[in-house]
Amino acid sequence: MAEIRNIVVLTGAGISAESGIDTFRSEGGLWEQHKVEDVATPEGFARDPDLVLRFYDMRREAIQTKQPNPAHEALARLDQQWDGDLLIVTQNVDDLHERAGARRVLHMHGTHLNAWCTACDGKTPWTGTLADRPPCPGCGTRALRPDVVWFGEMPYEMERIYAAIRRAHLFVSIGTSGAVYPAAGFVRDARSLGIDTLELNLERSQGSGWFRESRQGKASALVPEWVEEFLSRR
Ligand code: BV8
Repeated sequence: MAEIRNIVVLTGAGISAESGIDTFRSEGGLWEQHKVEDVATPEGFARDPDLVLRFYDMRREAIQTKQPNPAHEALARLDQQWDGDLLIVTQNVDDLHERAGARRVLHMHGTHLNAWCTACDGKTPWTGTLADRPPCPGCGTRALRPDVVWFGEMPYEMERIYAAIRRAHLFVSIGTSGAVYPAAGFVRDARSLGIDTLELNLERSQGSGWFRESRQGKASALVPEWVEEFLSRR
C-alpha cells in the first residue's frame, strides 16, 4: 500500500445517529418532520422565522443532551495518534467530534453552538434559544440566526477543504447519504487525484459506486475497527 501520510475524513449525520441525534433522510428523520425548503433555506427563514428558529432551538437543546459514541471516540484517537495531516470535515452541526477529543475538525455546514447576528455579522457561542429573539451581545439588535449553512448558502472554508483533499493520500467518508453537494462531490475530486477512497456507512449511499472500498454497517462498529486496523499498519 502506498505511503499514507495525509487523510481527509468526511462525516455526516450517520456518525451521530447512535448518539441519538436524528439523521436527515432516514425513517422519521429531521427532514420528514419538516420540508427542507421551510426550515433549511434563507427563503424559509424569511418566510417564517419563528418556525425556523424553533426548529433549530429544538435541535440545539437535543444535541446538548447527547454523548459521543465509539465512532467519534475512534476518530478522536486517530486525531491524537496520527502524526501526518488529518482533517475531519463534518457536515454535522453537533459538537460530538470535539467532545470526544478530536481537534482537527472543520464544520463545513456550521455549528449549533453559535448564534450569528444578521445585523452586525458577529458570531457568539450560544446554547440557549433564539425564537424569543434575544439581543445580539455585540450590537444589541434582535436579529440572531443559527450559524448553520442553509441550502443555497456557501459552505464554510471550501478552499481549505479542497486544499486538504489535494494533499491527501486517503479520503474516508463516514455516515453520509451523499445527497448534498458540494460534500457529496468530494469523493470524485479524490478519485480524480488518484487518492484512495473508503466509505463506511450503514447502507450503500448515492456515492458508494465512487469509492474503491465501501463497507456497510453501524459506525460505532465500523469506525473503531477501521481506525485500529489503520493505526496497526503503521
Ligand atoms: C451550495 C444545515 C454553492 C445545517 C445542511 C442540484 C444538483 C447538485 C447540487 C444542487 C442542486 N440543486 C441545489 C444544489 C446545491 C445544494 C444541494 O446539494 N442540494 C441537494 C438536495 C441536491 N447544496 C447547497 O445548497 C449547498 N451550498 O451548493 O453553495 C456552492 C457550491 C460549490 C462550492 C461552494 C458553494 C449547501 C448545502 C448545506 C445544506 N445544509 N444542513 C443543519 O440543519 O444541520 S444539509 C444536511 O444534509 C446536513 O448538513 C448534511 O450535509 C446533509 C446530508 O445529510 P447527511 O449528513 O448525509 O445525512 P443523511 O440523513 O442524508 O444520511 C445519513 C446517512 O447515514 C445515511 O446514508 C444512513 O444510511 C447513514 N447512517 C444512519 N445511521 C447510521 C449510518 N451510518 C453509519 N452508522 C449508523 N448508525
